[in-house]
Amino acid sequence: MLIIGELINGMYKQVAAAIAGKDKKAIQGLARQQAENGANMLDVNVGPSSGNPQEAMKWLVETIQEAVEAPLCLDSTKPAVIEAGLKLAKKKALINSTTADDEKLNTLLPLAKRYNAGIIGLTMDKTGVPRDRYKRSEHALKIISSCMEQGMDLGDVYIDPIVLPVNVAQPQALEVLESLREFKVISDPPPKTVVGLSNVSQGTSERNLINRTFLVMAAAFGLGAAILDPLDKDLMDAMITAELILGKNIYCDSYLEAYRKK
Ligand code: THG
Repeated sequence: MLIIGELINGMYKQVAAAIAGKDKKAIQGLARQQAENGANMLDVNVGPSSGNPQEAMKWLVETIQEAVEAPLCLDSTKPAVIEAGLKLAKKKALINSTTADDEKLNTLLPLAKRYNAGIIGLTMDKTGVPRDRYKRSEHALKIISSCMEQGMDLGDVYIDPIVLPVNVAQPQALEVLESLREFKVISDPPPKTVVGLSNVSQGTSERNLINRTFLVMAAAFGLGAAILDPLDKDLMDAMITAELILGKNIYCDSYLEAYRKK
């Protein structure tokens, strides 16, 4: 499973403060810790309160790349903020994200092509997040068709069914899991899949347990990538064990250690 570290997000107060105070050490520490604990890629989100989000994105990308080699997942609803990051990215980046709206697809797919980036497609549009798996698949199909029309390699396309908090949208958890399975038959080759895992537990009192359980279940439904907290060791152990059970790596007594070394 592709692990995308979620911790460099202005949603966190300390990260927002680090961006505002240009505290390189704080951001580079988060980048290194996540990479050392198994993140293959780092999500970069300037957060809701940044006065100049393009400048903030540039500073974050430069600061992170001074510390780690990991490729970046540029997370913003504003195409100009994503492009500011794409211009500076040294490794193949992932655009996070487009929706199924034509305006978004027509802006972001050309950016993905121009900068040779991958893209995450959220299965939603201006009318909001669907209530069921069928509408999610409809949005996924639309995103994938657009990607094919624009000549994108489907290996660069990740579909995100959008995870909602289980405390306020309980039936959505199973709809998301079933969507992951349905996305596999939408195209040949099938798109990759990704979720923002921590969404599922927002506002709950058992965050780590809910994240961990949902991740293992999503792995069984074929999830390919997750934006999560790689410093949650129990979560990472559960992910590695789920992949073992699914036959993604060969059993040995020290499989946790073996996974971490490779
Ligand atoms: N899909 C895609 N991208 C995404 C998401 C998604 N990016 C953002 C988000 N969802 C994934 N990242 C996070 C990061 C943090 C939290 C949840 C998801 C989180 N933060 C604490 C909270 O809100 O309780 C912040 C606590 C604090 O302020 O310290 O839970 O779904 N493609």
